[in-house]
Amino acid sequence: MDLFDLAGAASGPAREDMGPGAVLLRGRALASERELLAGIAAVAAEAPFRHMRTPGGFEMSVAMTSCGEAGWVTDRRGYRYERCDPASGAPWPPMPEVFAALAQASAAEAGFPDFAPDACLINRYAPGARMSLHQDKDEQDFSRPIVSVSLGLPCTFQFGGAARSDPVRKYELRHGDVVVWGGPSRLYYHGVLRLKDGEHPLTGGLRYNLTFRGAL
Ligand code: MD3
Ligand code: FE
Repeated sequence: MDLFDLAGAASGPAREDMGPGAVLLRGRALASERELLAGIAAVAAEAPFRHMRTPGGFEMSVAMTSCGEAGWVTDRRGYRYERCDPASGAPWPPMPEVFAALAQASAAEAGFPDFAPDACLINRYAPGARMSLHQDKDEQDFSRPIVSVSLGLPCTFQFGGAARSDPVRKYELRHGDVVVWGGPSRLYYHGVLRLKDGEHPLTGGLRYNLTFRGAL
């Protein structure tokens, strides 16, 4: 451990600007890593991870589930939020307390003190899984931020701009990293490159990403 680590431990996670309104809080989720992973397991026991189909008919390589008052779904009819899991017909599992607490505290650190997520999409990446460049625009009000939490294997995240043709920058998102996407960045194009093989002590060969949204 060097002096910078000591400073980091004393002052909390480092803060880095990724774009206008996008704040990276390195390691912000580490203190609750085990509770977060237990929360994922509890949600998945009720609403199992599944590979959904895009409206164009392609099966997504990322496996997904949701918790909270609404969950994100895609099928031949399109992308949308639904109050019930189409696989079971039952409401999505409740959002674990530790999820909501981390999302709210992180949003507040980034300047959004009133963020109260009503949906959490949980993405699971196995090696080879990817997410192509897209915008998140299925939510009702883009003035609310999205908070993302990365757990397990690292990924290469691509962050572009407001137009699909804008240049992208690459960032490594690692276990415990939290990013708050507000302001203009809320509608910026982004994606995840193919996950590389690896082994993480808590997740094995997988990466999880939680995204907290105000959807309804
Ligand atoms: C920038 N997930 O679920 S998290 C998604 O790692 C999604 O699973 C990726 O993109 C993942 O929609 C990226 C980072 C992220 C999430 C939402 C954003 C970046 C964002 C919304 C607007 C801008
Ligand atoms: Fe996204």
